[in-house]
Amino acid sequence: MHCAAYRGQPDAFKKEASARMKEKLEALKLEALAQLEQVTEPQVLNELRVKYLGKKGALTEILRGMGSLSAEERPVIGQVANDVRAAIESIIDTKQEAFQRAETEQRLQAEKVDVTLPGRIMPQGAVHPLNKVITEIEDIFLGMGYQVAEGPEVEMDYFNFEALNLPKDHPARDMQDSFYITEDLLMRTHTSPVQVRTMQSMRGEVPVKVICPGKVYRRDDDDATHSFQFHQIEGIVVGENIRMSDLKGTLLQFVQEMFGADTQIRLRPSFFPFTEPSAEVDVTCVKCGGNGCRICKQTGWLEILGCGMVHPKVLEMGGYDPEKYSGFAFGMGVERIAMLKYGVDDIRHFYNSDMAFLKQFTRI
Ligand code: 2NL
Repeated sequence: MHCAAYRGQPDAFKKEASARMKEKLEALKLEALAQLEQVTEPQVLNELRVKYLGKKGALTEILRGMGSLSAEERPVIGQVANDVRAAIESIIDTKQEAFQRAETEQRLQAEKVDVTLPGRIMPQGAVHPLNKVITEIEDIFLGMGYQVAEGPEVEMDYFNFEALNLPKDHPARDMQDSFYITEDLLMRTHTSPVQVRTMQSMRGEVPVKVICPGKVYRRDDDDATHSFQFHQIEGIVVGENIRMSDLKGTLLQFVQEMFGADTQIRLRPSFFPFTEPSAEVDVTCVKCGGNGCRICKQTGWLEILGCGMVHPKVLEMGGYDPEKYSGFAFGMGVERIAMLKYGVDDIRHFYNSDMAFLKQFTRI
């Protein structure tokens, strides 16, 4: 068609065709470069690449006329065409690179992380001082081979009193002043029932060697040293030939780990229905070491727990023959231990969630 029209034409025509093609190519080049100069978006750059250099683009369209050129003119025009293509391509490539650089730069800016900024401080909680003390006491006894046992806070009258040698008419039962739920169900007044349950579940196996931490309840009016709900840890050991000296040695080891290696103990005779003999245990004052101060009321000693040899009747109700087995038991108030250890002067500090108070324990 277009090319066929020139085929077989005289040389003068071919010369003219060559000149016109050259003109067209130069014009194309100027037009393309002018348009490329305006481009500000990579997408437009691609459109122009297709428009000028594509298979169906403007350059290809012009080169279709090559067939009507003479053999001498063809390489000349071919060279011009190549130069035009190279010029356009070069501009496109340069622009393309610039766009890519700009895009990379923009992404780097957007994703910039300043690693020198200080980290965000997350508010950090802490273990409650009472739980700290419980864990610490547990760890000390775990170190001596004890296991930790827990039980219900709503307890049967039988486990809380009966099995601990406190029969219905026992005066201590009135003294206990408890929260009853029904006639034979109450909030436990100590964690001793857990030890009775443990003994019974052991079915006569020895040794029994457990400590029982947990909440206990008494109908007290709250003041600086009393609370209707507090925490207790009791311990019991049952086996053959368990003696008072085992109890003394165990408690000495405990207080020295808890309050310091220089701590000493003394036992004073006392009474509990579930132990015989019974004793109160004092430690040398945690504040003055025994010289006498405000904390120990000038005595040098602080009472920290009660203990004794398990009463034969209690052993029996636990499923152990008191003729064959013996045992010791002890009990302590967690709040009292915590107050002595941390110098807290009012038990109510542990319960009213005062952040100023609690924050003092975040780094202990
Ligand atoms: C105290 C005194 C004590 C016990 C608790 C106990 C438990 C069983 C058998 C015998 Cl199953 N005794 N526990 C013994 C003596 C004292 O606690 O002042 N607690 C705060």
